[in-house]
Amino acid sequence: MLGVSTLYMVNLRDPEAKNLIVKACEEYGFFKLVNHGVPMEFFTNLETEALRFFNLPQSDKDKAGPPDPFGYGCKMIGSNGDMGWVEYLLLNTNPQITSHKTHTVFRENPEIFRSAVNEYIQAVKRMAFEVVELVADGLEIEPKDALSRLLRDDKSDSCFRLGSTGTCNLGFRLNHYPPCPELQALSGRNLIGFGEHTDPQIISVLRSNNTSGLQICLKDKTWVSVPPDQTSFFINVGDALQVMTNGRLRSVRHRVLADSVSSRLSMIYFGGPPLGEKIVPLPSLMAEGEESLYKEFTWLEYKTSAYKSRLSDYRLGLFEKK
Ligand code: GA4
Repeated sequence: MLGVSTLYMVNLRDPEAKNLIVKACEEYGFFKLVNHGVPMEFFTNLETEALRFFNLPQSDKDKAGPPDPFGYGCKMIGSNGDMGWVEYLLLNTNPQITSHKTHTVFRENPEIFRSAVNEYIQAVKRMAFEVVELVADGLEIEPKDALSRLLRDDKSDSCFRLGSTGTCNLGFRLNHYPPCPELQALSGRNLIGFGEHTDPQIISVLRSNNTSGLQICLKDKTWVSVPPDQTSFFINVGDALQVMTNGRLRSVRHRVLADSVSSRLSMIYFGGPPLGEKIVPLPSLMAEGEESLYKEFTWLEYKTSAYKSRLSDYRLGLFEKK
């Protein structure tokens, strides 16, 4: 039998990649991607700029907040009372959109930080398109671009606005988990950096430095730690992909624990569909007579509902057919 780590590791250039990806997404909703072709230099450039920002005095960082929709946030996650041992930057993936807060973030060296973000996002997006095309191929979805066209769409959800509240969501975040020295005194106790949740989107691509902390929840509800690997990507299936495959691929519950000595830095790209897109099971995946497990909804409806939820909520529950 394959162990967790062998099954969730996929070499993008392996001829069997599409089948391994599908297997991993069915079993875990998660896998590690190696040999992905994104130069290490893109990681280190962005990491350097991100740390330069996170190492600023608190009062300077606060000028780049609150994170609504883009900007700096500290400890508070979302707006419904969730907290974690984390500080973060939410950034839009569309280089054309800038706000006064992004100016604040990039103020010290605007060209360098912006171009590090842009070069990273461009490379990761390209790789994410390839990954969802392999998913489509592995699942024999027709047309082949049924998933990738949603991420490629100019109107794909890199910026999201809810008219009345002005809330905007984006496709990219940098998370910094500072070490928590008091943790040692709490011997053996866990401190939550980012509480357990599933990602609402189609797919998320995470890359972190060499500090551990990420854990995923298996089907049997046990939590396993994911050994860090700063050279690889970790891919998550999101809620939208679970629905589009009528539950065949599972959106993975994950969380991050803080460390007592090392700081963790992660960068995550979230690939979501256009706001008006109907999120329904892909017809070519449905067996004859098979019915959708979910009510019909648009991505805008799902996100609106997600943003009213608590982090650990089972958000798809509201959309399941009873
Ligand atoms: C989880 C995935 C992404 O990080 C995110 C998060 C968002 C936020 O941090 O503002 C949410 C969370 C995430 C889901 C439920 C709501 C919204 C915090 C929260 C409590 C940017 C996203 O798209 O959804």
